[in-house]
Amino acid sequence: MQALIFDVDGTLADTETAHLHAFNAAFADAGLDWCWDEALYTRLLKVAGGKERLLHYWRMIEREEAEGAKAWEFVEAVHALKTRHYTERVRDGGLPLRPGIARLLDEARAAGMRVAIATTTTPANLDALLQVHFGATWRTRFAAIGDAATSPAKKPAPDVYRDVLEQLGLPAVACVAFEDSGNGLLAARAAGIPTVVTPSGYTAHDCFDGALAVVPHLGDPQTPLQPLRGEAQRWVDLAMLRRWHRHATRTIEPASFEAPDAALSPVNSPC
Ligand code: XBP
Ligand code: MG
Repeated sequence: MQALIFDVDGTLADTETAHLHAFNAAFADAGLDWCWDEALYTRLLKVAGGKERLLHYWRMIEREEAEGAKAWEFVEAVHALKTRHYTERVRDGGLPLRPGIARLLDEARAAGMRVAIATTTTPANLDALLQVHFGATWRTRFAAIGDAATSPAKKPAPDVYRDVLEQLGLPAVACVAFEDSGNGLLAARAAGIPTVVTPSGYTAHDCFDGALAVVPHLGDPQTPLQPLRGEAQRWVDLAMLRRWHRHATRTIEPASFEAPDAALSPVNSPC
């Protein structure tokens, strides 16, 4: 195992509620009577990419209008408003990293292991989220970054993961990916990367077939996980990942690591 590749939204931080509020603020700015609630947004999140999600919704409600170049220009204008609301909200208020993320990034750095980002979100959103936690030079913490600008084809397409593997100069089997959603898992698996899933509230009922492990979060001493089957420690560290990775790359089916209290779809549930 030579590198860790992290998704952003829902994985590094629980960002989707901030995205949802930013979309609704943009609709108000644009004079639209659209207002998404969490239930609708959970369904819309099946479409990766904010612009694609907007167009998908518009086609759902007013199909005939949402066609052609003019429609895409309008989507881009509304999405630009949304990105401004999101970045202002996140930069000012900051969103906490999910449990175990800062610890694992520090552990990887101390071990000389490269870490990377593979996201479908807009680059400005990355800056807003990560400069709060890692300062203005946050990009130096990551050996490779793939985002909506470098890979226009959104998850579940594997493009962003293949781009990051190319930047790293590593084969898929030498890495472990971290995702929160079914689409993200499909993208990482299509690129051949063993993947740990830490679902968010929006994705807890997605399908995670083929995941290396499904855990509520990565945990840490202050926020321990419920006991994991076959593991004494109650947070995911490099040593545990190396064991899981060896299982995966030796094509031995790893045990399903379900935290008993996790209301999660078991790893090999029928999807
Ligand atoms: C999740 C997404 C993004 C965000 C919104 O990205 O699908 O579209 O929901 O961000 P990730 P944008 O791959 O990090 O889970 O509006 O900038 O797309
Ligand atoms: Mg995600």
